[in-house]
Amino acid sequence: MSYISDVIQQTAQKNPNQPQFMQTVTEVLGSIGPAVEQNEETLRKFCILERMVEPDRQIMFRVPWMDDKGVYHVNRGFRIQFNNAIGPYKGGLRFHKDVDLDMMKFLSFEQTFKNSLTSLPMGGAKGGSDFDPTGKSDSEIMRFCQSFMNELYRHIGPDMDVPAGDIGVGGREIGFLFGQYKKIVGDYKNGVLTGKGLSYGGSLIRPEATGYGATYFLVDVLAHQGESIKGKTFCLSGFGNVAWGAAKKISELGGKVLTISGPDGYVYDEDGVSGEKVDYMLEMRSSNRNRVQDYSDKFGCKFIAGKKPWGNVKADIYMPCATQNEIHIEDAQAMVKLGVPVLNEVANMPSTNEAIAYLQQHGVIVAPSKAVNAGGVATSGLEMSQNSERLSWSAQEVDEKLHTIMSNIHAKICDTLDAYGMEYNLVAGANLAGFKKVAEAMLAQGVY
Ligand code: NDP
Ligand code: 2IT
Repeated sequence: MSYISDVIQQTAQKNPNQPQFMQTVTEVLGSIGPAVEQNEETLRKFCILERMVEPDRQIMFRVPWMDDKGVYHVNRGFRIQFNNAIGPYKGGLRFHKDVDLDMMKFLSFEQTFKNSLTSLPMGGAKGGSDFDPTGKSDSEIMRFCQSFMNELYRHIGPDMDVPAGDIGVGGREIGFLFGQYKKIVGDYKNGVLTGKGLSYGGSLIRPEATGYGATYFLVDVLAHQGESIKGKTFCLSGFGNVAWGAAKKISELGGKVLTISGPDGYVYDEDGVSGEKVDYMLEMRSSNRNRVQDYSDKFGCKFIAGKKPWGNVKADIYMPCATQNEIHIEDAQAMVKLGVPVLNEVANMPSTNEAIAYLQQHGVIVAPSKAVNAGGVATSGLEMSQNSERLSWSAQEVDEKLHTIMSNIHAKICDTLDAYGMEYNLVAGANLAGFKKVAEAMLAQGVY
């Protein structure tokens, strides 16, 4: 058996109830064969793959909090510090009822390679809680965040581990978390968290960054095919921060967003989601109702309950922006039937491995999430730089840097594929490029 399949098998044995973690391990390790073969003896000797699939540490803790009625609850908190070979641990916090160790491990493993692609010095981590923010008041959210930080603070720091937002954690939560961190440590270290408000060390363009970055990456993918965004139609899922940034940039560049979605179904807007309708997405998200039907009620367009746009709406580009495993094999088959040529993955791991393989076999270009959504964490890295130099950059300066980083990621993937004599396979290229840097740093630092 090869080194790669040995490690995949051992990892599956050691982690029997972690299907999402195994999905990404199989996907990443399954595509780095060309890099591993070149240097197999050394990688084996120093247990590079075995160490890469085992987190540096997994922190799990109790988060007790009191609701507005005076009733106490206990949730579980997580921080998985996966790999810090190339920089301090970095990655978001997710508050969602489905959060568990498996989800945290898949996200922090992916984050390690994503952060490597950005070219900034950031290791991989993820955290969060199974706390469900739906319907919670501001004061409940504040008390939860404070309790969460009462334990998290001892594990983080500007040079150690720098959390940020993800699903269920936005500017409001980061503010509460930072306030409590500052209260506990008594030091003004605002580089300890990113995604902060502008009045206390946040960066312009950070809220837009994931969606903008995903669109900039797509610009380069399309340019590679001799095409552009202008006049193209899009199906997006989700209606949160990430879908918002993407819709804003796509409409600015002359594309038309036909759909957005929520857990209740999807909205089909034949005039395109643009202008004030894009702004309304933020209003819907902050209402905590978690319903996208409000959009069709307000703007008088179609709402399709209980369905996803995938395979139901024909468009030039599909961009899943909601959550993991939205696109299954049946969706991939329907996409091919409809003739959708590009899947630009924005949410973390939005497609199953089977769906990706099917799409690629049928000529669909798949741009993988760890490259496409890297603009979010990259701009977090830019926020850390600004905090370190105690300066704030203009929106234009941050946006230009973000754009350059995304173009560099696309170029690095192409160069890596060229170096291995491979075709334009962005999934393999992103994994190979992300892996190479982390492996090099781990080899240089010895076995620890
Ligand atoms: P959203 O605010 O859009 O929240 C995601 C929503 O998706 C949840 O409300 C969830 O609802 C809903 N959902 C679950 N299943 C589906 C489905 N099948 N179809 C549509 N919606 C569904 O999230 P964000 O904008 O914060 O993040 C979106 C994605 O982008 C996530 O995968 C995140 O990890 C990723 N990302 C975020 C970055 C950032 O900087 N924020 C950076 C890089 C990636 P329910 O609660 O009912 O499950
Ligand atoms: O998945 C992600 O990359 C994020 N949620 C952003 C992480 C960050 O540290 O900005």
